[in-house]
This record gives sequence, structure tokens and C-alpha cells, in this order.
Amino acid sequence: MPKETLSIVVLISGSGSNLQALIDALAAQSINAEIKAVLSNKADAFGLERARKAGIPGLFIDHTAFSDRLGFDQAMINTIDPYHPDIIVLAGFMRILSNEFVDHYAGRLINIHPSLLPDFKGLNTHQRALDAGHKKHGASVHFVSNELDGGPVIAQIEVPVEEHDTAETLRLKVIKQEHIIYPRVIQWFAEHRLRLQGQHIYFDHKLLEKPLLLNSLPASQTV
Ligand code: NHR
Ligand code: GAR
Repeated sequence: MPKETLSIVVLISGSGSNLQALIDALAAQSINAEIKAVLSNKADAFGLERARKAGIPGLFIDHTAFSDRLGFDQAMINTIDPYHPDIIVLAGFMRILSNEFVDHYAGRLINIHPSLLPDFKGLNTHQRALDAGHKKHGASVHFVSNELDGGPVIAQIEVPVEEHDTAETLRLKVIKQEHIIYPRVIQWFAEHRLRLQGQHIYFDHKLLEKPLLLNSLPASQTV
């Protein structure tokens, strides 16, 4: 029996280059998934234009119109739920989500974070990696839990920190890798290879002991 198409809703706040990478991967590869809607808390997010250009509804909810986080999060839930998404993908979404939102989408909510978690949770990760003198930096895809950037990590990709790097050159190196790693993780969801049970990730029905490190794979190969 053929499995149904994975329904995705993407949340953004800005440029949406990760959204674009996903749109492109879905168009180019045989991934059984469809982005149903893109939601932004910023009216001028370029990602909304990317969505509309791809024929995907690009929706805007103004977080400043709500007096508290819960009101905004409830409005997002009310907007997202009619699309019946199998997963919610945070792609440069910059608002911390309430426990109510996270619990509503438990096991279906993922984020890409520009550091090798658990290093450098929160913001300004590239400068902090430089300041700490780390020789390796990168990005992590994780399930969102109620601990900010603290949910179980699915996959990571590393980049070397070189002598000449600045926060901006590091950002560019990392985001290029994000565009490879995020569509690949979403492909695993579409193939039903990933599952969260409590705080444990199962990959191909086996407990994942540590994040999958995708560096070692050539760009063309899928796990
Ligand atoms: N929500 C929960 N509950 N858990 C996580 O792990 C989340 C989350 C919401 C977003 C992305 C995250 C990142 O990858 C993310 C993970 C925004 C902030 C932040 O401080 C921190 C982490 C992340 C996203 N936001 C400020 C706030 O007050 C606003 C900053 C701004 O608007 O520029 O929400 O890094
Ligand atoms: C990405 O580097 C993503 O990892 C990061 O913001 C960028 C979004 O770029 N996310 C966060 O910092 C979340 N707090 P994009 O809009 O071009 O995909």
C-alpha cells in the first residue's frame, strides 16, 4: 500500500534560504512530501515571497499584535492545524515557542540550529564559537522540546573553523551545509524512518545513541 504524502508546514522569520533548499529538494528528488503552507511572524520575510513563487500559501501572523506569547502561539495553532501537517519545520523561525505549542505538536516539531548542540544554544552562535576558540562548528537538526535548543538531536554537520574566519564567513559555511542536512532529515520523515518516543529518537526502528553525523557522506548519497 503506498504511503500518503508527508504534509509539512514551515515556520520562518527571515530570508528563508532553508525553505528554498527544501522547496528545491522536493522538486528535484523523489521525496514523498509537500509543503502545505509557510507561516512567518514578519511581514517582510523574503521567505514569504519564495513560498508564493513556488505556489505555496505564504501566511503572516504579527506576533506584536498579541499581548502575550500564548495568544500568538494559539493563533499559529489555529492557522496551522487546518493543514493537518505531519511535521512542522522551523527554518530560521526566531520566536521562542510556549510549552503549549510544543506539546501540541510533540514529536512533529523540528528545528535547525546553527551550532553543534549542545554547544551554543540560543542566539549569536557563530561569534560565540569564534570567541570560544572552537576548531569545529556546524549545524544541528533537533526535535523541539520545552528546553530551548535542548531537544533530542537527530543529525549534525560540521565545518572547520579556520584562522581567517569571521562570524560572517562562518555563517556562510554553516548555512551551505544546513541546505544539505535539512532536506535529508525531512526525507527520512517522508520515508517513515524517524520517530520520537519520549526523549528518544528511533532511526530505522533502532534507538539513536548519538546524532547522525552527515559530513562523511558525499553530497549525492542518502543515508
Ligand atoms: N521554542 C522552543 N520552545 N524550543 C526551541 O528549542 C525553540 C523554540 C523556538 C525557536 C529556534 C532557536 C534557534 O535555533 C527555536 C527553538 C529564537 C530564540 C530567541 O531568543 C532563541 C532560539 C531560537 C529562536 N528569540 C527571541 C524571543 O524572545 C526573539 C529574537 C528576535 O526576534 O530576533 O523569542 O536558535
Ligand atoms: C539559519 O542559519 C538557521 O540555522 C538559523 O537562522 C538561519 C535562517 O536562515 N536559525 C536560528 O538562528 C534560529 N534561532 P534562512 O532564513 O535563510 O533559512
